[in-house]
Amino acid sequence: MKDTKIYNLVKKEEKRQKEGVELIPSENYASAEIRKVLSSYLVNKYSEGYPKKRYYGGNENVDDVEVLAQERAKKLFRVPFANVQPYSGSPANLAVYLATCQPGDAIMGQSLTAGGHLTHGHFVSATGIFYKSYQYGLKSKTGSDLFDYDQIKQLVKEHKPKLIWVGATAYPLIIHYEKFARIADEAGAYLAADIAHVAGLIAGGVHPSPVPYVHIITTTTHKTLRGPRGAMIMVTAKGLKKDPDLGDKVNKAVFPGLQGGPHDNQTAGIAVALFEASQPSFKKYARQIVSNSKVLAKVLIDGGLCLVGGGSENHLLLVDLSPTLGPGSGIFAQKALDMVGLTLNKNTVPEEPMSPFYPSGIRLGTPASTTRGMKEKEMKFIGETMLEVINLLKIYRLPAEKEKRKDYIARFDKEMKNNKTIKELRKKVRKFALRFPIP
Ligand code: DSN
Repeated sequence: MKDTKIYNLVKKEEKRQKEGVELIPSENYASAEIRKVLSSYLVNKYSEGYPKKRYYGGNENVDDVEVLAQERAKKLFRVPFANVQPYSGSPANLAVYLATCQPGDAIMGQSLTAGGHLTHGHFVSATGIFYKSYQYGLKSKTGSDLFDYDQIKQLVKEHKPKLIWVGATAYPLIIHYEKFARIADEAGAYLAADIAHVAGLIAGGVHPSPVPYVHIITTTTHKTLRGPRGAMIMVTAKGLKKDPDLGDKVNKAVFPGLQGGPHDNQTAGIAVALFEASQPSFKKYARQIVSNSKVLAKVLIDGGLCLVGGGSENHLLLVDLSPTLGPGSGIFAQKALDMVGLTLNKNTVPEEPMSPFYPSGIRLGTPASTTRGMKEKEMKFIGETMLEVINLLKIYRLPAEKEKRKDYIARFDKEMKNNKTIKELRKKVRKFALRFPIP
């Protein structure tokens, strides 16, 4: 007996991925080897505990898998400790709180609307509910470094956080970890770098590593690192110097603190991803991601769009659409671009005048398209197609009255679906995308 409903949905998703261009900067294509390992017999095993210290028998192979993943992580990122069990980024980050803080302690992170992450202390997240969270923003949309170090320093002085986060989900420029370290060290705080977005760029040598400056590093494994969904927590030599038990505390926080049995198939997939990321071809891939991102940024800027940070130095672009389409217009761009097969996400921009649900920007990036072999020439096609779509949207404005928005957007959807240019561009993008197979 076969579950045809799910089977058909999986086939439909495969078609969507093949016929479109993935521009969401946190997505990527895991290799066929990784997908194979994910569906291997490892999926059947329970392994609570750590290698050689398990609660169940039959873990001799799983132990070797997990040790290999740990060793590869340590070698690739040049750290003395790695835990590869977190189910994903959010539980990994929560484990860091558990390892370093008591409930109610002051913590600090970049606010979500300024490009941070929910788990860096947002008030709706457990990290903002169980800890006393103070959030920092960005000082402007332009310049070579958008962080307001004076504000961060002042907040740290005032609130004495025990843990400070550095790392963003929507920041298009290089992050200068040493500047955060100066502030955190002066205050005696733990500094944790969440490198989820740039892990692959760090591994590939095209983004500075936080290792000399921070105590703890967390990362997901499925973004630029191009592995399966999952996460890791690493402790640096600086972290072990501050607290020699920090590795043990991280281990205890992950299991039994937060999780049960690790997903062994995922651990094996992470090990394969780390192997792939240590190959010379990965360095080439990382360089191409950044080069593609820079070209795409130039096409969009030349086409009149306003890019936060004035361009891109990593894998990501953040477009402020408010000068072009008005405040709250991210939703129009996301929907219309999705209709032509260019998938990206609406996003808040620094000094966001609207809300995370109706933000004024879009966020996009090049990790996935680069995996498919797209280069500078293809970025020009993508950028020009985006400009053509955005040009069609200039007649729309998000109503200021909240109660009018639903109907307005429904009308927008209908008009876009019937738009001749959108239909033609959809055909063009499909033909273009099919030239670049996905792994
Ligand atoms: N969902 C991730 C991203 O898109 O950046 C963050 O967790």
